[in-house]
Amino acid sequence: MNLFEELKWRGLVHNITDEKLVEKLNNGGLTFYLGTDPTGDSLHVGHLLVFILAKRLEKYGHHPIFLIGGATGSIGDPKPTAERKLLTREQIDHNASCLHKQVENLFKCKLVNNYDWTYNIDILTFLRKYGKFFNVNYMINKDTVKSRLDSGISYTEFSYQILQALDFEHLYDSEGCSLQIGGQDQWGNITSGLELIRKIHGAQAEAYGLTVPLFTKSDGTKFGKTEGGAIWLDPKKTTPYAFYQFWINTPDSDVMKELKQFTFLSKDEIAQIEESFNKEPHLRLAQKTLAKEMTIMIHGQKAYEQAIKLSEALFSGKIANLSKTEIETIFGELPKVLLEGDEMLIDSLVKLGAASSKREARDFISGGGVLVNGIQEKDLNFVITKAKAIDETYTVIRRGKKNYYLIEHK
Ligand code: 383
Repeated sequence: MNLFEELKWRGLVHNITDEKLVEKLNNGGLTFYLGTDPTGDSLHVGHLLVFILAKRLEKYGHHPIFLIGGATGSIGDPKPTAERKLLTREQIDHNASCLHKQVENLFKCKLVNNYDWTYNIDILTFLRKYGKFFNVNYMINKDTVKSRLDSGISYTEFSYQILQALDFEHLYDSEGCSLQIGGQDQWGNITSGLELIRKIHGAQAEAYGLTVPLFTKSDGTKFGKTEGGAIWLDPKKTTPYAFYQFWINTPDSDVMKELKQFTFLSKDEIAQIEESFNKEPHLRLAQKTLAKEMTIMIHGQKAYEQAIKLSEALFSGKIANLSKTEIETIFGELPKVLLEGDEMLIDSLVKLGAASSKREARDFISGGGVLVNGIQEKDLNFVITKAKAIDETYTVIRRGKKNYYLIEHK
């Protein structure tokens, strides 16, 4: 299987601008780029596919450039729904340096920032030298603009595609960069760049675009978004444990597709996993492999082992030996109830909303449905104290199979 066949097999090609790209990709040695605007201080899993494609191309002997949109990020790529709020220069610079660090850990690439070649273009040069190359009729037919014609779009956001086109031309000219990759949503911006390159360097100029499919889940919900918000790559925003949980919860209907798109496992390895998965889907080997590969790729081996440890503790209910920080990692999302002094378990259950009355609380306890720090508690007179708490800080209460509550001792 050559590179392009592999990319197709993996489901990583949504569109290419020119069939000639196939051979160029298979031959290796292309300089290519991908860009991200510093709209946030971390990438999230919705960004990941393009970066993984870049890493793959790099492995096959192509040369990646990662562009941070210090200029474009101060304008905002038009969203189909509404105008974006402008960020301050400080926010943009801060986000840009966070993203740089993240990407450097992800794969080897040259880093550039389009602010460097955009900030000193004056308005007359912009209009006379570049504006002449852009036809307004062509520009308003781009999806991103077209979808906003009814609701309205500012001149600022309308001009976004010109800036991204200038980047491609700049990198083509200065770095010999002949390929831009991006998500399906970037098709219009990428083709604007190609048009500009041909207008400036002639119709024979060799430059290409490749887009990857936007990630959608088979149930139609947005990939990478959970009830708690986006799944970030920054471990301070999404713990490696939560990151691991995100992948392990992939539905059966999506998991084989994701193994191909996201991991670096070979076709044979994936075929083996698929075989076992089809025979014994309850073992969830495909999900476990996906979660393992992704957690190691983004957070490293240690974080993966920790995520496994915490998942097992939660699954088996054996949480008494965990540390305070481990408890925070697993149960951090739960609402905490502060407790000063001691309290009867029965009263706590009512206060936490785990039981609707003392009577119900008693029934739960005597029926064996209440666990305190992972241990079943059938004593109706059990008292919750700081001394019995995990690290003298937390008491974790479980009612039934899945309902967890957290008490923090003052
Ligand atoms: C800016 C200047 C360039 C080339 C690209 C850009 C950024 C681009 C954009 N990209 C998205 C972003 O920044 O807005 N105009 O969040 C996302 N990308 C990648 C991928 C994706 C796109 O960073 O589809 C998802 O992650 O292309 O939405 O010269």
